Amino acid sequence: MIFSVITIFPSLIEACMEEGIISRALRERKIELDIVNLRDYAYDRHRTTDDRPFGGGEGMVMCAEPLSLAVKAADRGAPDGRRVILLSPQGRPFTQRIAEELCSESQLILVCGRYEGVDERFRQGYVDDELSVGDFIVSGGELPALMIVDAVSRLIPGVLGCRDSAIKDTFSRNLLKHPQFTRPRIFEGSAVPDVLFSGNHRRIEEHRFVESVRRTLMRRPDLLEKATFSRDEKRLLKKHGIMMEQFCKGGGDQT
Ligand code: 9D3
Repeated sequence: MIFSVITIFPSLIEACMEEGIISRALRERKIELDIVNLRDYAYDRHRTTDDRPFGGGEGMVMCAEPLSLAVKAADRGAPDGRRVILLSPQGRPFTQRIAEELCSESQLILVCGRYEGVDERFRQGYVDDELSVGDFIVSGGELPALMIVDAVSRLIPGVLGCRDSAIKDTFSRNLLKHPQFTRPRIFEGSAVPDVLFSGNHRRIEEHRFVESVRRTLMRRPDLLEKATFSRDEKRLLKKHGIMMEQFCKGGGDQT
């Protein structure tokens, strides 16, 4: 997988190459990361990458020409498809499912927005997909782009090492993870649940499952609407006082 990041702040992207998942994947050549400085594709006297909006209004708009030249320069003509992704607060919300979809491309060209956005003609002519990383505002598309590089890299075979937690993670079953405990057995007067010492693996799994559902119900009732349960699981939940009707409605009550 080749990631190409188009930005006016290349150093923000470089910062992630020193440690962590992305850094190791780069060293081991599991991924490639191309950082494209947008300013290198601004050929006018002042190397302009943004300008005032026609029609007036606040802020600046990123110019179509340097963006289009940067995309063309970044394109490696990869055979198995490439996707030009604009990071913007107006994009569709990025999810694990989209990460899975993206990892089948051979090149992702990530365009980091800044200011009030990009010229609409660039979006129309060059952008295949527009993504947001959530309903909050950050200063530009650089951190969102890195989140996408990280999330997609983790899904590439060999990137995560042997204990492949990528698949079994939170979103595979639409349930949050159960609470975890390690030594000591008592911390500030609070004890680890006895069942975890029972040695009975079926009971431990059941306990964890119930705690998973309980936690999801309290924190992310929206996820439970997509979750499905076997008859045994439903019976187990009922035994612990967690009723089906609660999560079908998606209410956030803690019961
Ligand atoms: C004040 C009006 N804002 C429009 C919603 C302007 C604006 C704020 C922040 C325009 C761009 C930005 C920079 N953010 C991104 O480019 C961005 C982003 C984000 O802010 N939140 C979540 N996902 C993303 S992806 C790119």
